[in-house]
Amino acid sequence: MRRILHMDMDAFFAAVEALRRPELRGKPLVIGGSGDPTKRGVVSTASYEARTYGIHSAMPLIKAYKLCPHAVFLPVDYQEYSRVSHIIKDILAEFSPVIEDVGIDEAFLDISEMEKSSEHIAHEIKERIKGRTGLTCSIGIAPNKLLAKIASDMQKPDGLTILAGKDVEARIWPLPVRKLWGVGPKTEGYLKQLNIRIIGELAAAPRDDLIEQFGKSYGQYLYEASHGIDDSPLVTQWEPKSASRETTFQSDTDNWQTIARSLADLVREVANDLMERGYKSRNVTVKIRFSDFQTQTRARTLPAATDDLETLRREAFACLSKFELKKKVRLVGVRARRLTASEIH
Ligand code: TTP
Ligand code: MG
Repeated sequence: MRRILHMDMDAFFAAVEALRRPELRGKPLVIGGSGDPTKRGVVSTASYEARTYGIHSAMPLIKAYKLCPHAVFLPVDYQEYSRVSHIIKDILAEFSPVIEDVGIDEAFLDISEMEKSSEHIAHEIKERIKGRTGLTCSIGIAPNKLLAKIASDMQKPDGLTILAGKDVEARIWPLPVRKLWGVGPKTEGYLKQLNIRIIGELAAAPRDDLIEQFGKSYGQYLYEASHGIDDSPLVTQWEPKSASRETTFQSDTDNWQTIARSLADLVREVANDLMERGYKSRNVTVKIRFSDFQTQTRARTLPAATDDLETLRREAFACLSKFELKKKVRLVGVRARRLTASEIH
């Protein structure tokens, strides 16, 4: 039986901000965009105090402001969060070499081979993270990734939830279907039409019915997931797959200079990111979202991997010139893909 641990930091961006500004502790904090709630942008994260006002991730800042005008609004400082994130991932790597880095504030760890009890390991991880960063996290431990991720979310913040295979019926089946990885609002809607709202109802549906409704692979996935079955291995790649930045304009624009200047700034940030992390890229992709939310990308693959700012900028501009800018632009982004470690790092 495998033992998989999932760690997820609590209100991560907000917690990092409160850490370096103790006067903010205990206050409703909203991190997002430029930090000015009268300007366009969405909430990246809200502190637990702010969440009691109904504020949540992806909500427009202006709406968050209306819900709680006295909240403290702060801009996203990605560099600082990624610095803290690295410290946390390094701590996790001290426990087990089998790590899957999922996002800035979460990771899976395979602890099957460790002799200590699950409780013991979880408490040690929490203590070490708290000691070195001052932050709290929530941990879930289960026989697979699917259940471990659900478990880490069950008792936030500073939670610890350990699930065994036999707990699926009592602990997982009462949860809404949305808690299953890979079930978004669209599938949730379809399932609702079939009178399936909780995972237990999904588990009661015959496998063949689900396959008929959702196709062979997704139908089969839904059937297995609802029974807590997941054999997927940890993807233990340490190399980041990409470095990217994007920005949403204050108001939609068709001014090429404005778009180009923003793109140049974003390329500089991506190049700095690559250099800091010791990576070079062989593919530059530019993304444009138009005012009607239509989103397009254009990419260029380079003959050799690079972290050279001039080269990256030239390629990004070559991508930009491939767009037909007939509509106003809402967002521009750039991503450096196909990363390799630079020898000097
Ligand atoms: P989450 O782990 O989803 O959220 P959280 O850590 O803020 O809160 P929780 O205690 O519920 O885990 O995401 C981690 C970070 O990723 C979050 O601090 C900010 C960022 N983020 C966004 O920028 N936009 C989003 O829509 C979400 C969900 C997260
Ligand atoms: Mg989190």
